[in-house]
Amino acid sequence: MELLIGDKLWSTWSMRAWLALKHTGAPFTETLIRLRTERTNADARVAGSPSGRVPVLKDGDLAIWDSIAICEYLAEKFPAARLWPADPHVARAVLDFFLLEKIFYEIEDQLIHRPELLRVPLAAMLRILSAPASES
Ligand SMILES: N[C@@H](CCC(=O)N[C@@H](CS)C(=O)NCC(=O)O)C(=O)O
Repeated sequence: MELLIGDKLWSTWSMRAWLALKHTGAPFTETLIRLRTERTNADARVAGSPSGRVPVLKDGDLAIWDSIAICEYLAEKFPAARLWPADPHVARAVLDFFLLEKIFYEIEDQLIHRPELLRVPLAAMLRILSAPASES
């Protein structure tokens, strides 16, 4: 596996994926993409990021390009690492909490940089907030 990441001090999204992957104990290579440069987006795409952002986990033909999705993928691939709570209801609640935290960041980021993508975090927020209590 290969993890494309930004600076772990600055990019908490990168740090989250890196920590989860490190915790699995699986071997991986780390490719650093310099953030906040004119070339960041292009460099990330050349390195294999479909969104031009980091982190991205590459595993064979798969490129998983969101930090929470990376954590979910690793939790499923390495159950012995126990990255996720065993109780599915608790796991769902933890996941929703992290997603909502990310959604607020994404709303601001998309408003500033990619307003045409604003519908993505808004749709995710609507889905979480309108889910029946039994699903959360
Ligand atoms: N929702 C994404 C956010 C990824 C993200 O915004 N990464 C930033 C670094 S923290 C990035 O790649 N910025 C470069 C850019 O937007 O061009 C995740 O959680 O992985």
